[in-house]
Amino acid sequence: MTLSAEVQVALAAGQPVVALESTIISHGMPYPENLATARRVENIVRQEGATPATIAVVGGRLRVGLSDVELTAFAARDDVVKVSRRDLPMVVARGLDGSTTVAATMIISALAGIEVFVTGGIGGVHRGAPETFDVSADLLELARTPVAVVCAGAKSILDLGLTLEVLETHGVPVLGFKTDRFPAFFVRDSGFGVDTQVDSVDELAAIVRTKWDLGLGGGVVVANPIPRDVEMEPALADGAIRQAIGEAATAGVTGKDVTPFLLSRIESLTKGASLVANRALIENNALVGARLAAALVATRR
Ligand code: PSU
Ligand code: MN
Repeated sequence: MTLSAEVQVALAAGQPVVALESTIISHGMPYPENLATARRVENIVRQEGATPATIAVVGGRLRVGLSDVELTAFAARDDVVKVSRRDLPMVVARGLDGSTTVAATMIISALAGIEVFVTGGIGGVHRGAPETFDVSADLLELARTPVAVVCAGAKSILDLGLTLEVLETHGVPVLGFKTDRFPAFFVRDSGFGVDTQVDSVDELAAIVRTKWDLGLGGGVVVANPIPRDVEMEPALADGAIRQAIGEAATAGVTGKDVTPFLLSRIESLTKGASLVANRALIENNALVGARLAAALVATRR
């Protein structure tokens, strides 16, 4: 594992560090918006006084903190492998480049000693999972790896009810930041509730730290809804999602290709409206994540 100089210094000094994933860059957004977003998110984390650590695999090495040249390459290339827990050994052993999903980013964050990770949306139980068994490895990682994941909930490409059930089974708290509704990425209310509403980052930090102090391990979902002024029209989001899922079934898309296929189709079908929402919500997550990282550092003193 290689840490960037700034991440190494921050961790050694006990300063707040925020992990960021790279699959959202390589497979979650088109170029060049992905690059602009990745840079902007790093800047927001910095402005809040924390150090950003974008995580990926480069030449078979686990990397915590990328240079701008590397970030640009990950954004522009179309041959970067999407790496979840399953894929890590192959990509590392073969010395390849890979972008890390929520699951793989959590694994590497925990190895590096980073407690907070900011992303857009987590993977979950796909609609139709009772037949396809398509359940994201992100959920099982949340069950076992001690990292707080700040997200805008999950897209309703997933069955959000079943996703919440699996998180409950595995003892993963779902904390609504200033909301009692589980957000559905593009919209603030999925129709499902969260486990509990938490109104301050200090209380978020207290709950996360207490979970780990109790020896419970595992992750926590901090569900931070998209800002009101950029929330999408629910009918527009739903229509695009339904159509994208239909197209995926017709095209026979399976396995790790399902989520990237759906994300890219939704973006075309909403004529870019989903991309605007996507950018705004991840920037908002970066703000909360950086503040949570600082609050978590304070609980250690
Ligand atoms: N959901 C999004 N945007 C994303 C992803 C999910 O709204 O970019 C990415 C994340 O990297 C997540 C991964 O960890 O997709 C989940 O993929 P899968 O469903 O194959 O586990
Ligand atoms: Mn899957």
